[in-house]
Amino acid sequence: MAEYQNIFTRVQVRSPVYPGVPLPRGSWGRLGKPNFSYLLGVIGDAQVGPIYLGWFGMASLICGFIAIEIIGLNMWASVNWDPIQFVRQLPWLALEPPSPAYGLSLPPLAEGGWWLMAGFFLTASILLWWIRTYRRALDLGMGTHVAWAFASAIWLYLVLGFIRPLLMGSWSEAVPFGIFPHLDWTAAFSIRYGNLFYNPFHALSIVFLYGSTLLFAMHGATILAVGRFGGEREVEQIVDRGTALERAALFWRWTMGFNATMESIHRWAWWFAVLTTLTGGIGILLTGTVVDNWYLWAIKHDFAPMYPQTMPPAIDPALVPGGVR
Ligand code: 07D
Ligand code: 07D
Repeated sequence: MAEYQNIFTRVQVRSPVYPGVPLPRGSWGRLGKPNFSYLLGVIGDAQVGPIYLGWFGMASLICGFIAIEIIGLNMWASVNWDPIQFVRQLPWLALEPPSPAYGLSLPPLAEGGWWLMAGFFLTASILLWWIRTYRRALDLGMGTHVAWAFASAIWLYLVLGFIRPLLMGSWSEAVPFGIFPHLDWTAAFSIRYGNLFYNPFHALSIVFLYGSTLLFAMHGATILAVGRFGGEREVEQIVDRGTALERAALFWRWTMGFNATMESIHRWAWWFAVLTTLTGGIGILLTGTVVDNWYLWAIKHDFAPMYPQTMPPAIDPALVPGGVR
């Protein structure tokens, strides 16, 4: 019966539990007895599990657990092991990198050593999880697009916490662990290097970030809008004429003269997301290594105005006596 369904009235179609396609020889078994959740069925597939753990999944979880443990216990120690203060002050607590005096050397545990160790295990965890996304895709006969998109985010993460500090010769350049402390770092970084808004790669990153939200909204809205014609059933939609997706495409052709295809819209989405962190990582990598002050750089390249001389001229903080570097 073709009754109109919405998110509240929708019938949840349930088949018998399905473990998924057979795995190649040498794989681990899948873990967990699958069951159904009505609530998850409202936002996605109602079947939960089984999950594939595997060596890399297990190693990643262990490393992630160690990292969170080191960060959490250091934060707890910083409030004298008071559980109430730990919860109350959690958003402000931090595990900070070593001071500049240590450069790239190994500091004592309490002076940045724990930070270095937590960073090592967090990075190991993230890289092991990346391998997992790559291998799960291969075992399913898929492309590795998810893994490469994730790699782009990992690139920015590695630039922020590892590659740029290495090039600058000091772990102190890296980001602290902590909810507000990492925002303080972000703001301080921008000011220290003469306002990140004048960094063209920061601008590019923002273009792709905003572009991603726009594309996501356009694509999500378009498919929902043809849901009444079965627009979300992508396979039949691609091969059949006169389908919901033809309307969806025509909507954009009539609205703006050009339309993506069912395939290309996903390439648009992939590239916008990937380029956000790819360009972002380039921008951070150049900061302090190649360009010391983005505002002065922008004046030199004629896209920042020279303000009238009512204030003393802007000075590169690195050149001030006692400035870092
Ligand atoms: C919705 C998917 C789920 C992921 C979530 C995040 C943790 C951290 C750890 C207490 C969209 C899980 C969070 C595991 C807890 C400890 C030690 C993804 C979704 C829900 N940031 N940042 C946040 C990270 C950087 C910036 C929030 C990580 C850079 C600004 C969260 C990294 C700079 C703002 C967070 C990272 C920067 C935030 C929400 C790593 C420049 C906010 C994130 C590993 C890019 C926002 C209080 C979110 C906020 C926010 C996590 C890096 C800037 C705590 C893990 C150094 C300006 N960041 N961030 O929803 O509310 O992402 O902060 O690189 O305004 Mg950040
Ligand atoms: C951080 C990729 C790494 C994350 C990974 C995830 C876990 C947990 C757990 C699921 C986010 C690991 C996950 C460990 C999993 C669970 C439970 C991606 C990350 C691998 N900025 N800014 C950007 C804007 C200003 C500054 C990018 C806007 C100011 C710095 C983005 C504005 C100053 C940096 C962006 C604005 C400043 C950035 C981030 C407006 C502060 C960066 C893109 C309107 C005063 C970063 C080149 C992203 C970057 C960055 C947006 C303003 C500082 C486009 C819109 C001027 C230091 N800013 N910004 O995807 O790449 O991050 O810069 O004012 O480092 Mg900015």
